[in-house]
Amino acid sequence: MEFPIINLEKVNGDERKATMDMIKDACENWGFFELVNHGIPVEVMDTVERLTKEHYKKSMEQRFKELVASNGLVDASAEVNDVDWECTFHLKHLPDSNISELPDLEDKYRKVMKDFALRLEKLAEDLLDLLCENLALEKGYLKEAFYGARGPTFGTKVANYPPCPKPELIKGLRAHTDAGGIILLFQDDRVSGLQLLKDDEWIDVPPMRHSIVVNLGDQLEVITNGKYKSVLHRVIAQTEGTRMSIASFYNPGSDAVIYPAPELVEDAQEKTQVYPKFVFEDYMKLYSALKFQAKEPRFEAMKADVSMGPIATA
Ligand SMILES: O=C(O)CCC(=O)C(=O)O
Ligand SMILES: [Fe+2]
Repeated sequence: MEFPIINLEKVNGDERKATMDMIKDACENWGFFELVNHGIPVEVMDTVERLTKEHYKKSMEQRFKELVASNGLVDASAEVNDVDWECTFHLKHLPDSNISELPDLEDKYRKVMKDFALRLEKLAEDLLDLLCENLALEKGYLKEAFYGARGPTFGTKVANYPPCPKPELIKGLRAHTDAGGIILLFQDDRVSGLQLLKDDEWIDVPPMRHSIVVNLGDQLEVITNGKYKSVLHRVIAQTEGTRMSIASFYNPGSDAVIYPAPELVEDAQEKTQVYPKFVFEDYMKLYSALKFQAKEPRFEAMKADVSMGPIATA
């Protein structure tokens, strides 16, 4: 039971079938996989990494140190359950970019992150089509399901997890499933920390140079009618080294209506639909308050989504 590592180049060659099967198995049984040869040039990734680390050193590290000293986190003596040992900022790409408005970023860094985001957006959409193929859904189905009136929501969380004196008391990031669609992560190749829960066991997502880690969010669980599941994951803070993590979230548009694909409801053994139909923005409102709790009550609560009116159980 090895963590799935997929050589994406092979979907375009003789080993297409075997590679598609690996992706299918990863989606069904892990909710996570790691891509190598995904088509984003290593030079681009190296520049993103260098500038992200420089930006952190220059504009964020000192502020983080002062913050954890002033709020008492460095001296925690009991388990901390309401805050994470991470230092982040958020870039928005779609439907509107905020990159030019963010303070403290060098122009070169803005440009590089814009270019990286365009490449990730393309990769996310290509992956959604591979998922469609494995699910026997029409090509473009998932992209369209996410589209809404203005296209998908796409954003990047740039995080650094600084060395932590008390990793047994405070997490880098508490366990959660991701709310959205498909998530593409460029993580540090030396400092580890990301784990996923599989069969009640926490398993490390192995750091690997120039790879992209992919995981599936709650919306794909709903649309696939539970064929694919969003999986709990967390970040363990480390005592040595700062871990870089650049996570890009390809999500539905805020007004997209999300519901199980009818073909997949037909296929299911029990034909009753167990997943709700709702407007993505309503899900996000709920998620922002309940991120670190189980997803099932979120799905339950959405069954009563008022904005869907009488067709909520259609
Ligand atoms: O930093 C990571 O590796 C994961 C981050 C994450 O899970 C999230 O931001 O949702
Ligand atoms: Fe996450």
